This record gives sequence, structure tokens and C-alpha cells, in this order.
Amino acid sequence: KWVTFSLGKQVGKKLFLSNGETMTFDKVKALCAQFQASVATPMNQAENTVIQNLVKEEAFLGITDEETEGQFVDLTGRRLTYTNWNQGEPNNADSREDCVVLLRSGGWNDVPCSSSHLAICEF
Ligand code: GN1
Ligand code: CA
Repeated sequence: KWVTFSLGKQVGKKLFLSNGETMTFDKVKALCAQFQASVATPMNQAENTVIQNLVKEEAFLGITDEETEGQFVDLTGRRLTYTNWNQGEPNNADSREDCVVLLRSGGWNDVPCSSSHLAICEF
């Protein structure tokens, strides 16, 4: 099936692309992997702002604490050197929030990985 990445923006050497579709976190990972890409993971404020301005809805980031509760890592397992948690987050609401979305405000919120949010890949 053809995938059309209709939204994109380059920042430094990184390219963020979205097909504008919402899906569960596993599906976002699979979509990006299909193109040898990863799930969007802002490494600094400039990248965070680019993602925030690229889209009009909450988008998954390539960050989880599925392995160890409370210890958020990127998809290569590395601890984060940049975070932008919204006030009061991460709160692991209902003890089931192991994935992360970028809110419209640019802040981050942990949410269930089974929820559906916008897919953004980074190349
Ligand atoms: C949402 O719906 P509520 O208030 O229980 C959100 C949480 C946030 C919280 C912030 C599924 O939880 O992740 O931490 O708002 N839940 C979902 O107030 O997005
Ligand atoms: Ca939360």
C-alpha cells in the first residue's frame, strides 16, 4: 500500500514527515520502520517547535517507559537528554500511560500506547 507523506519539515540534518493519519503507537513504529525511519523524537527545543508547528493535532513521539516504569527512553533505549513535559506530566494516569504525545502547546503528555494519535516519522 502506498503511503503519502504530505506533511514535512527539515530541521538541521533531520527530516520529519507525516502521512496525516492517526494510529496506535505500534502502528506508528511499523510505519516508520518500513522506511528505515524512526518515530519522531525531538532532541532539542528547535526540533520540538518544528514538530509542534508541522501538525494540528497530538502526535506520538518515539519515547516510552514500557521497559521500566518512570524511566522514559528513546526507541534505541537511551535515556532522554531533552524533555518538555507539560506541567503535571508524566503522571502515568490509570497506571497505563507508557507512550508520549506532543500536545498542541508543544508540551509532552504520557498516554496509553493503545490510544490513536498522529504518526510522524523522522529521517
Ligand atoms: C487526561 O482524562 P484524564 O484527565 O483522566 C490524559 C492524561 C493526562 C491528563 C492531564 C488518555 O487524563 O494522560 O495526564 O488528562 N489522558 C489521556 O490532566 O490522554
Ligand atoms: Ca499523562
